[in-house]
Amino acid sequence: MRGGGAAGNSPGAAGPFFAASGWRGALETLASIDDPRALRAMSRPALVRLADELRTYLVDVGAAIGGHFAGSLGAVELTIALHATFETPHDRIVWDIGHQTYGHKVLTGRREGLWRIKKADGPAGFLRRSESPFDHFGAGHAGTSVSAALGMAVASARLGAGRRVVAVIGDGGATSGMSFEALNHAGELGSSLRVVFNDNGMSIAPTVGGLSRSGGVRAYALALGFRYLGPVDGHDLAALLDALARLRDASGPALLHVQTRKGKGFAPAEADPYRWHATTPFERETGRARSTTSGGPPSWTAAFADALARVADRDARVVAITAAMPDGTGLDRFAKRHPDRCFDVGIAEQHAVTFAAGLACEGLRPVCAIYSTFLQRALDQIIHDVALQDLPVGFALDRAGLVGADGPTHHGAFDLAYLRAIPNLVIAAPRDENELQHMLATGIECGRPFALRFPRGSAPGAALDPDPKPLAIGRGELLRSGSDVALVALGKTVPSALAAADALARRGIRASVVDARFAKPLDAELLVRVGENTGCVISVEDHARAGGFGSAVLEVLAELAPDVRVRRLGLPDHFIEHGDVDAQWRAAGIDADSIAAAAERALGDARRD
Ligand SMILES: Cc1ncc(C[n+]2csc(CCOP(=O)(O)OP(=O)(O)O)c2C)c(N)n1
Repeated sequence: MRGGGAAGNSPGAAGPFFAASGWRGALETLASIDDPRALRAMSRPALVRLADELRTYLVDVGAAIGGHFAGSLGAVELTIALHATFETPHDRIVWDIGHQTYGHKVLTGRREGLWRIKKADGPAGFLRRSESPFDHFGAGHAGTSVSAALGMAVASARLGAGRRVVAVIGDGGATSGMSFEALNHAGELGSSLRVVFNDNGMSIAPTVGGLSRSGGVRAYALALGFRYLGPVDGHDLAALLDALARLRDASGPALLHVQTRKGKGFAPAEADPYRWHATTPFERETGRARSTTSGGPPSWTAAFADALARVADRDARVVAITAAMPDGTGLDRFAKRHPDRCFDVGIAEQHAVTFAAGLACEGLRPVCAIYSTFLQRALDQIIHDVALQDLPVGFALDRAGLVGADGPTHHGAFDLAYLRAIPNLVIAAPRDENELQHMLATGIECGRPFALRFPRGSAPGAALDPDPKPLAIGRGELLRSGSDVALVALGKTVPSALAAADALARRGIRASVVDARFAKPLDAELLVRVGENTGCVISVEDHARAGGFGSAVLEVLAELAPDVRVRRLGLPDHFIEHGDVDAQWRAAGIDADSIAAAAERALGDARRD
């Protein structure tokens, strides 16, 4: 298991758990659980005590280090009751997304590790098969649980393994298209798939659509051929244990409707579960954030949302679409200014894109604000419904590049590779928020499919020109001229390339620096010019090297200036683990020092040739 001892329990050792919570005192029952099999021998009053202690512990950890929060608090009783009722790990519990599994992690050997969750030496924020024998399916993206659980149930029947398989899905996760597809298939197959529908009325924001209305779950389950059980109060442990026993003993597809309260047991989170879906560290007594980051540059997300609102002020055709991420994409800011021009479609990235295509057919200028990692879901919709028809749909890919603590399920490492091959599409990446606003205006104006990728975190804090103005599509910018080597960078890596050029200058090496601006179409003329002036081009990107920006640079130079030496810096061909984003950049070799070192190596190679 990654993270070794730090991610697991260390019974007998005085870890932070002792210090903060008084292990042998207040949380005695929790301290005794190193394996969830122990729950099956416990009395109901002991399980109720365990639920109280687990909740206390989750609040302690959340207050100290932050993380996904309200979903796990709401699932405390459910987590305990599932492990107490089913023979895990022989029986399979397949959690959707995994952000609500902090309690599951605590009960399955990661109690001490929870203090290091999402850190490089701690457990992942979501689920990983390699982390625990109780993590039956890796997750992070929504809507996979029912499909995977159905596969496991069918496999168990075929192999005679005698496993019970339970998918645990929230009302938010259930809005994803894949969940509908899987439930439809499961009803048809008639196999003994068990679904726990964890209904708290919330996705991150309030859940979208008919399933969340009264009677919606029941009617839907019955229509698809499921046996419907419940609804049951998900915080009444006794009732929950009884209901889960009925689910366990059911044959054929069965769904248990569990009603929970997101943030249960921590008043501020109950009162505002939207804000408490995930949190930064806070004061345990009041819920007040410990560090308030006032001042400083805005996040890229805020810069995008504000730029979009400004463009929309002047252009009534502009509308915005989010797939269940109004906060994460900043569209809640946009919606405040233009409430009737913002659509939350639920966790439905595919639908978001084709819905946008329809809007564009009728003359609107939709912008889909979707994280790079989640837009992976909608590749065919981008190709078939948008690009092939050359429709003016904009894509704002937030969280493009490495994201740090959320890890490989959430890195935006592949968008250039999956978008670059698509005809008609323009792809841009800003180096700062001023360029972002100009690129957004360019995209809206150009009347073509247009993708804008920008990273997680704070923007550099550039001053904004008063008016966004369209840029020349496919034109890069030469930021600095030098005759020894050319650093050709995209988006967030541009400032690093400039810093690398400074470092190289101190060592007597003159570097050109190009902000490519567009990954498609590339500025071939500029590339050839700097390539021929220096003889050596180094591409830099916060994206997979395979098929990304550097590959595009290489293709152009191989054709037009084959004597130019090209080195490509970007993410290696393996998944990058969760942890600190600066450390991830260093490991990938795209920080300023690594760029400078790569330039020196390339020049050394050239001298040896
Ligand atoms: C494909 C995809 N899109 C968006 C997200 C972001 N996301 C993470 S949790 C979440 C809400 C899930 O709601 P629900 O399943 O009801 O769980 P709850 O937090 O309410 O317990 C969303 C939209 C995601 N993980 N995957």
